[in-house]
Amino acid sequence: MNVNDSESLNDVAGLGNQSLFDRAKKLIPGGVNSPVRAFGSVGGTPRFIRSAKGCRILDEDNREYIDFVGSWGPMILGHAHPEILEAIARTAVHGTSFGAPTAAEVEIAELIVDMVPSAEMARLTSSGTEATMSALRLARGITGRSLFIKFEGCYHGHGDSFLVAAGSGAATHGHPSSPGVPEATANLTLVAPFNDLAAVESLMQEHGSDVAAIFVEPIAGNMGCVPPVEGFLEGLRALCDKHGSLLVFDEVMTGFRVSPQCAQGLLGVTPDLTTLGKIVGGGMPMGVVCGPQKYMEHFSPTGAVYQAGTLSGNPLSVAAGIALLKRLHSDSDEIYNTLDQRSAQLHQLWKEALDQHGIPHSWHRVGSMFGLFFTAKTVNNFHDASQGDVELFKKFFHGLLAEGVAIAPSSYEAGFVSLAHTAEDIEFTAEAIGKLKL
Ligand code: KE4
Repeated sequence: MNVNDSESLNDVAGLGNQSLFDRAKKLIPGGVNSPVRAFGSVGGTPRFIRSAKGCRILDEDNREYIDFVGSWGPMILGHAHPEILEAIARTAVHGTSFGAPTAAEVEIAELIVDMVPSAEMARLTSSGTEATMSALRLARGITGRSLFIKFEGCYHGHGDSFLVAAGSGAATHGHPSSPGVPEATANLTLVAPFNDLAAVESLMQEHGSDVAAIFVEPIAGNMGCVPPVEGFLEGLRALCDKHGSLLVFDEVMTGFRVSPQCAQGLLGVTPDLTTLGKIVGGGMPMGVVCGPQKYMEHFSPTGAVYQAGTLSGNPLSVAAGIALLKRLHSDSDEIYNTLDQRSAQLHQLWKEALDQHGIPHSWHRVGSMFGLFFTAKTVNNFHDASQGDVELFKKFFHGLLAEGVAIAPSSYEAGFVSLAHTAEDIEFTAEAIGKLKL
């Protein structure tokens, strides 16, 4: 078995997925600590993961799967990468948190500034949600404006202002606009369809002087994977310049995923602020707000926009992040070329397998981030994505699981290929699709 067949570190080991789920549901809302893990839109029992190694995960029923979720993005080199584990281990023996600055935080800030084209400074947080919340406050503080624009189906974490027409788990569970968000707050969030520049132009025509920021996932990953159409991001850039609003790229998912210079480096559009997460923390809790010094220095204590966090810059997260970013930075050509080749192989073989089933489907891929939609229509926005055949997705999801292949338990999520996926692993998954009764 490729996965570390570890003895579980707690006293509920050996209960199996279903018993653990039954027990968890009595103690944790829905039995999970993040809704999208609950299999809500696909049904069935979530897999409780005991351990993972490379591209494989092992659940509490002792079943192994080739994994395309990758903890929703961070595991670009595969699970339990030795260099990352070693960095965490050698750091932990010196203490896990001090609430004081550390040398390693300077080092990871230097790496971020070096790798993110628009960044001159960085502020670390403990999650992507904290990063986007902080970026919105910063944009509002800099401009003195209250409105901001987001896109239907884009997900920027669970901050109140962003839970309006949100993607990912919010869309999966049918609450794109969540109860509990005051109307007064939600009214400050303007929403346009992704890839619809005309809709943004008319919003800016009407509200431009009150818009602090346009927030966008430069490549949407929370309605499946949906790239920007030609000119969309460039148009947002021009509209922000015209109206004095800030362009914020939420690169929590795309950051270091689609290129070592993030989506902004790959696509050649420069945002005013960038948020990062997932890969930047090497699979440990971390988020980042970064950008030019003229904006970032508005953050407390140099500026008046307050932003803080007990565990921000946590030594273990920073050690894992440095280990991963250094690897991605030093071997970028080899790593990203291999990821692209492997992902192209997956696209080709999965397309052939689905064509053999006679299943209409469309596909988007940017590097090692992909989206599969059970609709023949090209998907350019959340409305298109929501036209997919939900029942067919459920059969596909559970059929693959039974064959030992794990994809995201929602059609509103992207899939991820890691450097640990071999050509043989990809072939195995295509053969698995061939066996499905769809
Ligand atoms: P976190 O707070 O979950 O670290 O990051 C929020 C976030 C912000 N921006 C983007 C573009 C994101 O994709 C995310 C989180 N992504 C989801 C998966 N699509 C996290 C999975 C979950 O909610 O459990």
